[in-house]
Amino acid sequence: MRLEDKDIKTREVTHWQGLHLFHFDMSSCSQKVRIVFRELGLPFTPHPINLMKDEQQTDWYLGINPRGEVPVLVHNGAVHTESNDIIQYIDENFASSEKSLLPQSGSERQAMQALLDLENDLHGDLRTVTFTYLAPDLKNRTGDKDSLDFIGRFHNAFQALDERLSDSAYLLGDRLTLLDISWFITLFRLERAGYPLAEHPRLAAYFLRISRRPSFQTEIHAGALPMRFVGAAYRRFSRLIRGSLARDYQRWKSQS
Ligand SMILES: N[C@@H](CCC(=O)N[C@@H](CS)C(=O)NCC(=O)O)C(=O)O
Repeated sequence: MRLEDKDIKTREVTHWQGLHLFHFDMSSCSQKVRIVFRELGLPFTPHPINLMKDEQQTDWYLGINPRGEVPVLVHNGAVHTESNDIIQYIDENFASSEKSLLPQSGSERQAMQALLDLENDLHGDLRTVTFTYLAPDLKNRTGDKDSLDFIGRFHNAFQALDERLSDSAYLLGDRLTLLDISWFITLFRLERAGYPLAEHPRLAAYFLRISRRPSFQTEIHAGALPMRFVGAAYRRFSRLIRGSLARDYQRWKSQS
């Protein structure tokens, strides 16, 4: 989504030339965009915004994205938000025809948009998973942790993805597209939190396979070392105190 020029209060960015990305190491939406840049072999100027230090809430940054979120792409002074729109914008405008990650046909493009929207709709639930099982919820970012409805929403989405893989290697046919990249970090986070991906066997096998791509590997290891250390320690602590998502999945299943 391109923001209107009149809404950009931090005017200096409207003079920036080239491709600039405001992002954070461990933000799923930022990871998605960085993977696309890597897969397409495109250089960009990174501008880290540290969400742990609330840098997204400074007047300077709010003057670029009033929602106070990353990622933001600035291309020749125009400001773009929404990661799924950003990755399509990058591909449409910069990818060579050999490297493009867009589907070919109009019907595939429609199918892609519907599943990108589903991925975006689950962003709040991904946040719940992250701050329930993977990282301390220091800022009270999650809603009702006792309802397991969010698990059902992931289960249903993963069933739909699993079905798409019944006769193709990727979510939209025989080659990697933006759709695979968009879902990857969600799958990675859920798996890491203990979601039993084996419940969706084709999706589990596909996830293992695409995880080996170098661009995906880089993002799996994103984040400063101390933060990754804290994350690993927290995961163990949280499993002891709260139990894992694997256990909650079984609870959800027995209730549904
Ligand atoms: N729908 C947006 C969601 C962006 C979003 O929520 N970004 C998170 C990081 S993944 C963020 O900046 N959060 C800031 C905060 O929690 O204050 C997108 O896909 O770009």
